Amino acid sequence: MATVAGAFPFAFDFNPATTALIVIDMQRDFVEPGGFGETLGNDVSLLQAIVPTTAALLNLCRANQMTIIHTRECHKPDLSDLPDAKRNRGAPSLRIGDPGPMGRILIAGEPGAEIIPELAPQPGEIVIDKPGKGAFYATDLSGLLSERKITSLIFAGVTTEVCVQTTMREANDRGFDSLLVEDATESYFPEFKAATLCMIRAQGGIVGWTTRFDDLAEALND
Ligand code: TIU
Repeated sequence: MATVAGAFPFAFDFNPATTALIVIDMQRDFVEPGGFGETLGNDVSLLQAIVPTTAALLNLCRANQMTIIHTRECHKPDLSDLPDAKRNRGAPSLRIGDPGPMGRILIAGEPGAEIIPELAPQPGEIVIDKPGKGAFYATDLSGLLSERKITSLIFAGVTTEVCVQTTMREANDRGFDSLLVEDATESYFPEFKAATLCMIRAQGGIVGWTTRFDDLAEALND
C-alpha cells in the first residue's frame, strides 16, 4: 500500500497493483491551435502548462507497473455516435466533423484526435475512444477495470471541469476511489479549475481526492 499524506481533504491510501492512471483527452484537438478547443473560442495555449507534469506522472506510474489508460474524445467518421444536440450546440467556428487544419474536427483517425506526441501511449497501454464527456459512457471502461481488479483511479488531463470531472463523478458512483493530480489537469478557465478542485474534495471528499504531483511521487518513491 502507498499513502499520499498531502492529499486533500485527507490522506489517500492506494495499492498500485489495483490502481489505474487515466489520462483524459490530451489530444491535439484540445491542446493545439486549429482544433476543437479553439473552434469553441478558447485560448488553447493555457493547456500546454501541464504537459511536462503529465509526462512525469505517466513515467512515475509506468515505473510502478500501474495500469495506464488514455482516453480520446472523438466520433466515428460517419457521425453515427454524435447526437444532434452535441453537433448543433452553440456557434463554434467549425462543427464536429467539419474539415479543419488538423483534419476533421474530433473524428477518430484524424490528426487532431491523436494524443499529443509528448504523452503518446506506449505499447500495452489502453486507449479508449469515447463519444461523451464521461469515459464510462458508451465505452468498455467498466469491463476493462473489473477484469484487472482495479479499485482506485488516478486522474489527469483536460479539461478539469468538463471531461475530467464528469469521469470522476461517473467513477465515484461506480465505487472507485479517485485522486486528481492538480498540476496534471487544466482548464481553459482558471477559475473553473480552481472551483472544480474545491468541489471534488469538499464535504469530506464527496467526489474524491486531489493532490500535487510531488506528493504522489513521494508516496510512490518511499
Ligand atoms: N470544452 C471543454 O472544456 N472540454 C471538452 O469539450 N472536452 C473535454 O473536456 N475533454
